Amino acid sequence: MDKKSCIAMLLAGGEGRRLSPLTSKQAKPAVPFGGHYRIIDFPLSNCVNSGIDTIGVLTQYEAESLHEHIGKGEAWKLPETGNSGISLLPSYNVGVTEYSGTADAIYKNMEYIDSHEPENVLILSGDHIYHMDYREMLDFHNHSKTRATISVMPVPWDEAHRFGVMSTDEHYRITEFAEKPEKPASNLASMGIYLFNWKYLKEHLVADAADPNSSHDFGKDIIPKMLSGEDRLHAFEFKGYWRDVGTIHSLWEAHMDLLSNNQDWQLLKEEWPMYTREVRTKPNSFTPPALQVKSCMIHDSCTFDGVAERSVIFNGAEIGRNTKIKDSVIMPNAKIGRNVLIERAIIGEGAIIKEGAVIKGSTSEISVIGPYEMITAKP
Ligand code: ADQ
Ligand code: ADP
Repeated sequence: MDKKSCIAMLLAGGEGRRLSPLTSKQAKPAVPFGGHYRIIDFPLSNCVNSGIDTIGVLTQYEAESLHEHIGKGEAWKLPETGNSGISLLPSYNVGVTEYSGTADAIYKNMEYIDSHEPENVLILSGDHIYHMDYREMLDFHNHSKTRATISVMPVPWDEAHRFGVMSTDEHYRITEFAEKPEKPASNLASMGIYLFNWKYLKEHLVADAADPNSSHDFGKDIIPKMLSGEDRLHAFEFKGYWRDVGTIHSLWEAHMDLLSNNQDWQLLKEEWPMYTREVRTKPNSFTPPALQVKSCMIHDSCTFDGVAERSVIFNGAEIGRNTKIKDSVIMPNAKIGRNVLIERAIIGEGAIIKEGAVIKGSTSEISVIGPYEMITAKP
């Protein structure tokens, strides 16, 4: 076995209650994103593009949806040498139905990590949309001679309570940290992306596993415990587009961001390829005339006969005649009949919307239809 400088562990087991009903049949990281991808494709592609060739994916809730998507990982084109590649690490493999928290998930897979003898372990989340070169974080980590680095970013103050927030000194050393505080004292948020010296993390995981009062969570337990000692933790400020899409509203907003002329954020960049499992539902069938679509992202394998504005329409979707779609997201294989009106809504994968139905959200609330749900017009 060759010693590695860094391997990645991708936490993909969360239930994603706040994304309900989109997570009724699939894990949060398996939820479709951006016309063609699933959320987990972002951290996986980031790893590949950052030269990290060993990735453990921790699954539990609706694990099958992720196992089917990732398979043996061929789509991510990692070198097939020695012990590299993507490994699925479901909770049932280690004899439990559920990991009791994010730190417990890593603790229960220590053997897998040990088998690679890594110097560092990068812990990633499966619910973020971003392009990030993890090598820059690793350089910072090595340069700061630290054993723990958290990737951070300022977020709007009114959203800070959704995150772990922190204060740092002038050397980017973390001086205070609070996990999802009711009244945040800072808007510098943890991105839930951690880089640890493996030996150091292992000591903390073992101690935490023996603590009956711990919830075995990185944000709630591990980070505060590391900070309570003499240990130095550093914050690496990420400068780029990053969104936690753990809520319906944030998932919708991140889709709308794809349609704005945001100079800092383009989903498709030649130098940062996105990898995904290709599913051809049908041959390219239709390119809608420009008159019928305005500021949209429409996948080339959908059937489209309606009018759409500021919307993202995924592969395999079918849109009937005279149907109007505005400010919405239509997920893969949704079947939408004629004369339907959809506005400020997310239509789940494979949902069936019958002729004449009206699905309309409001400024404060996006309307959502779950995967494979059927909606008929109100009489
Ligand atoms: P949250 O996003 O709320 O906060 P959490 O719900 O714990 O964190 O999920 C993190 C990731 O772990 C998700 O991808 C989820 O799917 C996965 N996960 C959750 N429970 C799991 C389990 N038991 N087994 C395997 N995987 C699991 C975290 C940090 C905050 C930080 C935000 C940034 O705690 O400090 O600000 O991420 O998004
Ligand atoms: P949401 O916050 O939308 O419900 P998350 O996936 O972020 O979705 O999970 C919320 C919290 O519940 C997290 O702290 C996570 O650790 C915990 N959690 C989620 N699923 C499980 C599970 N099956 N077993 C134990 N804890 C879980």
